[in-house]
Order: sequence, then structure tokens, then C-alpha cells
Amino acid sequence: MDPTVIKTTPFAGQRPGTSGLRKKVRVFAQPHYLENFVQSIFDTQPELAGGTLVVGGDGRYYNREAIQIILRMAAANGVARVLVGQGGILSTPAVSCLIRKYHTQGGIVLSASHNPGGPDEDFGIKFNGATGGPASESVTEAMYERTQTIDRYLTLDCPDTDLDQLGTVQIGAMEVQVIDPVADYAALMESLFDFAAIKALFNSGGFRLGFDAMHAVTGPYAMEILENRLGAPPGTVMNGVPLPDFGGHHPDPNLAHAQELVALCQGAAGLDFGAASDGDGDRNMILGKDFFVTPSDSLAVLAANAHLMPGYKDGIRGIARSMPTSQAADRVAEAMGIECFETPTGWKFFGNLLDAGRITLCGEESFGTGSDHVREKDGLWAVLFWLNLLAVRKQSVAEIVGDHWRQFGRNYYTRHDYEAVDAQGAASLVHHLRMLFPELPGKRLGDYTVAYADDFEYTDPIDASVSSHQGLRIGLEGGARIVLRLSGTGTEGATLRVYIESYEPDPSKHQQDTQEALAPLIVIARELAQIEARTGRTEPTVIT
Ligand code: VG1
Ligand code: CO
Repeated sequence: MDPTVIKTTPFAGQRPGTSGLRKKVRVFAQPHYLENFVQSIFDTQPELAGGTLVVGGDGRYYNREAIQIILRMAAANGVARVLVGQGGILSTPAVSCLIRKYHTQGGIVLSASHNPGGPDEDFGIKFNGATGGPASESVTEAMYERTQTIDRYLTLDCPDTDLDQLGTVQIGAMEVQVIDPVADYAALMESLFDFAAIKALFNSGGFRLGFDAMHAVTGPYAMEILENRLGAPPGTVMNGVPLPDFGGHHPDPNLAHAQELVALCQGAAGLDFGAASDGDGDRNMILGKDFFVTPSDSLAVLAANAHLMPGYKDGIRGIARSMPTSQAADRVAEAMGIECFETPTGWKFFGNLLDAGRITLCGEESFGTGSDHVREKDGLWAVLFWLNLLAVRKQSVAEIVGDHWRQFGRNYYTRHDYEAVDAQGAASLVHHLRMLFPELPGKRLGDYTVAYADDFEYTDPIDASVSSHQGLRIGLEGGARIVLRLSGTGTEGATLRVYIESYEPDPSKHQQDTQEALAPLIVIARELAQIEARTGRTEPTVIT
């Protein structure tokens, strides 16, 4: 079967953001839009010709249609073999796992992660390379440049592939293997954690848990791992069937969007453990009875306890956190005498450190935690880590975190998001702050003195590549910080993220409400950045 060459012209704005290209479904579904981007992947990744590609997505609206387009184009571009998840389903960490396990040349993930799905909502596509990690900035930039000159793409004139039937089929000369999306990932989890100990915890009587898959991709994974393999009671996995519109909700595991689960963990009869994951399965939220684990704390707790897990029993080599993530992990690294890195937002910046063996664990404040087992953040991995920890330490979630604060001090932390604000207003806010920076150091802001103010720039310690303008940092004496940056995953206007942190070493002051503890800093941030004047907003859209 000969490839068909289709003439096309470039679309503006196909530059991938923090995690791939994200647009409204109606943008992606217009003729040639997805095709142009996919062809730009093939044109810039020549090793895919003759190689193997993993393809899957989070099951959102347009997932199946996109996979059919990609399969035809892959065959026309000379890909030898594609591994595709049954029903078009693969979580982001499962794609990373498959790329690494089967040594493929890369993978394509179809997801807009935590963004809502449906005909009027979001879709996304990202490319992961042979290491299993998200493409680096230089690779996504090359793809973007290709989209700006593209004049043709290749496809095959052939019928749709049956994605629901396990087994191997041919498209032209290309082999398509429809695989179980869960099996390889579940095996990897079983190799890292003490499943027998977790099973015993579930059987001990009195321990009650819930997992909210939010009608997104982790449903089948959580069902297999938590209920089938670990014996959690039927019904433990809530909203376990992936739906194209995620039941009309944001598949975003946080206090604002996972309220059903949050409510189940409250009060004397509350669950002992609650967890949720996002659209594509790479995020996690961890709850105890009447207790929310801040993602930044979660990274620090996991690092301090990693040696208790079979997969990390020899200890960890180093830790990395994204810049806006709280400095709680830094204190653990310091106590352990290991390296701690501060990287720009986005998982792609951890790849080089993981590949070089400089770090074992890494995380982001945005409900992302992971390790060197794959090259993506991994929601269920974090859930299993916590369950293994609860089984070994025989303490509650709140007790484990309380102990951690007593040992290392507490980093109070919150993020305030102002979503879909006017893009020009947001840009003017950033510009205004940058202008203020030279005069800030040494200045008093409320009860705080500014230690430094800068526009975060990162030089990769492995390949020396430089990434500039990665967020505005205002460091205050005593360890408090205010960070502001604009989101790179939104699809409407601009989203301003304000990250606020303070450090409290005194255990007698560890039981305050987070928003109250940070109230003076929240006011300083609002006033300094002129948030109301420049965005027209008096309150954030989401507080996490
Ligand atoms: C957000 C988070 C970031 C995360 C990214 C992708 O990016 O802040 O930490 O890596 O989403 O997560 P931004 O640019 O909107 O702040 V996901 O779960 O989309 O893969
Ligand atoms: Co995600």
C-alpha cells in the first residue's frame, strides 16, 4: 500500500507548552490540524521510521479518532510496529513504562491531563522519546518549527483498526499490537512495593480506603491493582470507568475538584486513606482521616521514608523539585547528605537528572510525584508508596506527616490560581513585577525582608542547556517565598499561579490552618503584584 501525500498549510500556535500541545477539541478536529502536528513529530524524529511507537490516551473525547489518524500516518511514515492500549487507553506513566520495557523509539500520549473533556473542552498530544520521558524543550521547539513550514503529510487510505480486540493486525507493512494497557504497569508496581504488606493492611480490619479515578484513565489500573491484586473491598475504586467527558467534571485531583472523596475522609467515620488521580493518571492527591497531604510535603515524606520500600531499600541518590514546589524536600536532602535540585515547572526537566543517576525521586507542587522507575510523574505509584508506608509504619497519615514536621519543621504552602484571566492583563502584571525586582532586595514587606527577587533561569547540570523566564521568585529572609508564573497548560486566556510558602520550625505552631498561617504573605503577594488592578479578580478561582 503506497502512502497518500496530502497537501497542507501551517497553522499558527502549534507550540507545545508545559506538557505537550493542548487546545480545544474543535481546534484539533479541524481538517489537517492534528495531522500537521503528527507529521511534524515524524519529520523531526527520524528514528521512528523502522522503529516501534507506543500510542494511547486518557480516553477523553476525540481519543479514538485521533488514534486512527495517528495509526494511518505512522504506517505511511514507515513505522514498523505500534503498541496501542486496548480501547485506546494508556495512562501517561504506563506509556513511559512501555517505552522503557520494550525499548521502543518513543510514544505518543493523547491527553489534556487535568483539563476537562468533551466536544467543547480540551484535547492534547505529547511525544515521549526513547528514554520514556517527555520530549525536551529543544525537541518540542524543533517540532514547532516544523509545523510552521509544513506543506504535506503522509497517510494511508485504509479502514479503521479495531482497538478493542487484543492481538496483532497489519496496516500496510506496519504491525499494530493491541495490548492490555494495565499488565506491564501493574507488574512494575509489584516489583517496587511490598504487596503482601499492603494486602495485610487491607485485611487487618478497621483500615478503610477509597480511590477516586474521576472517570479518567486510572480506573482500570486502580481496579486491577487495588481491588484484584491487593484485595481492597469492591467499591474501593470510585468513578472507575473512563468516560469521554469525565462525567462532566475536571479530572483534577485536588480539594476543589475531588470533593466527593474529600467528604468521605472527613469526621469520625471518615476513611483512613483517600487518594485520587487525574485525567492521564500522572497526578495524585493523598488524604488521611481529616487530613490533606500537601504535594510538596508528600515528596519530602516519601524521600525521608524511601528506604522502607523494597524498590528503594538501598536509599535514594538525590531529589529534585520544580521551582514553585515548597522547600520541604530540600531539608530532607540536607539531612540525608544528598543532592537536591530546583528545576523549572514540567516533568521534562527531571529527565536528564534521572537518566544520569543524580536523582531517584522528584516532584512538583501540582500533585505530581515520581521516581526513576519511569520518566513521568506517576499517580498510582505515589498511592502505593503511601499505602506501603502506612503498612510498614503502622501509623495514620496524619501521624506520619506530624512526625515529619517535628523532625524537619513545617513548610506551610498554598497555591492560588486565577484562571482564564485576560492575557494582556496577566502579561502586564509580570512585566510590572520584573520592573520592581531590582529595588526589592533588602526592602521590608510587612514583617518580612526581601532576600532576593529574580526571574528564574535554569541551567541543566547535565547538558548545560539554559531555560529562561521560568517564573518570578521573591525570597524572604527566614525561608518564606512568593512565586508567580503563568500556566503553560491552559487553553483559555492566561492562568496566573501564585505560590506561597513559609517555614515554621517550632512544633507548637504546626497545627495552624494553612490559609491563616499564610494570610500575611497572601496579602503581600496580592498587593505587590497588583493582582486585582491587573486581572480584575478579587479572589482566586482555585486554592490548593
Ligand atoms: C501544570 C503544573 C505543572 C505540571 C503540568 C503538567 O503546568 O503546574 O507542575 O507539570 O501542569 O501536568 P502549568 O504550566 O499549567 O502550571 V499534567 O498532569 O498536565 O501532565
Ligand atoms: Co496529568
